[in-house]
Amino acid sequence: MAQTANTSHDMGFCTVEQHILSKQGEHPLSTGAFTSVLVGITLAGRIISAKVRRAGILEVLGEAGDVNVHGEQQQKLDLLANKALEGCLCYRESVGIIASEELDEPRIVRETSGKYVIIFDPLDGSSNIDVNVSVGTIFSIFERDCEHPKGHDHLNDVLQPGHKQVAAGYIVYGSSTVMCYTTGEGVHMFTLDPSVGSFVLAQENVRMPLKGKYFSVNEGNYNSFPKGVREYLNWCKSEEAGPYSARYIGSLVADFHRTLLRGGIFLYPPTAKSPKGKLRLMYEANPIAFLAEQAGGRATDGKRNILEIVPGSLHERTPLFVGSETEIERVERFMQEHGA
Ligand code: P6P
Repeated sequence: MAQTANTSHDMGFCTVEQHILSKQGEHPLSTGAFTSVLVGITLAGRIISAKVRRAGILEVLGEAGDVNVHGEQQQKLDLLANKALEGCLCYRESVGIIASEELDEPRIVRETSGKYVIIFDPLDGSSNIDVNVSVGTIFSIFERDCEHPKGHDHLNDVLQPGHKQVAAGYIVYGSSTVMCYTTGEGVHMFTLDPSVGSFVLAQENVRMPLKGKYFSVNEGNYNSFPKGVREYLNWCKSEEAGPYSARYIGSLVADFHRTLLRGGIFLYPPTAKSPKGKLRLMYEANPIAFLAEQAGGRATDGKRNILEIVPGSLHERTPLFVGSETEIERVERFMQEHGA
């Protein structure tokens, strides 16, 4: 008797849209409203991927001639990516608020409707594009209560702790374009098939290896790391440890994608230049931490679980230690013993 496919997954060609819809019955979130948001993000991802892959030809390389809220030179592709996400999200009825690394303030798309808040870094690592290094889009999705008194401060709908995320993910524009997302029921990966123009299921329920002999950090900042971090890195390089292999791309999405698949640890500790860490809580650390935990890993700021941090502002920064459980526990021990 021929096997009948129970779901589209069994047929071996499952798009990310089908994957979300196939969970329709399993998860209250995968309603049409939520699916519409994720579909908007995948559409923007396809647009951004096309632009990134032709960057050298399309005259989209280089600086846009303006600086963002952080005083960083905006790359032309940063602005194009931001525009693609706004264009693919804001007309969707279920979108209430969007917030972006490239926007000083959140954009209130609908005052009293649109239950989802989408926060994103449209093109993280964009300064690497000119040298053809992988970059990525990172997104974080919260729900909000649309019933609120007049004069409600919508910023409260944005500044939610990471454990309230209803979904998070990234799209990495590397040797292939891969989308990775979670809605709290595991981590799933899809590869963009350019010949079809769809993200096709590559791996369901991705699990981060419990151990991994990789450490990923910008050692140029070594001298200003907390003593416990320096002692941990010295251990990683010791014969007792192996030593571990150092891998650092300098693009968070690419460095985390490898850590998710191979295990080990990515760390951006406090430095002299960035005493509160360089990475942003709302659209870098939170989504990465949600994915890491869903895959069996952990993410802290050196003291607290990232997902427990109550944000004070949209663009606030945090130290980030994310990776295999054994590695996070080990670096925490070093910091407790030698100082965080
Ligand atoms: P550094 C890219 O600019 C970014 O925001 C992250 O993608 C990356 O992990 C980090 O900064 C790299 O920072 O100081 O090592 O160049």
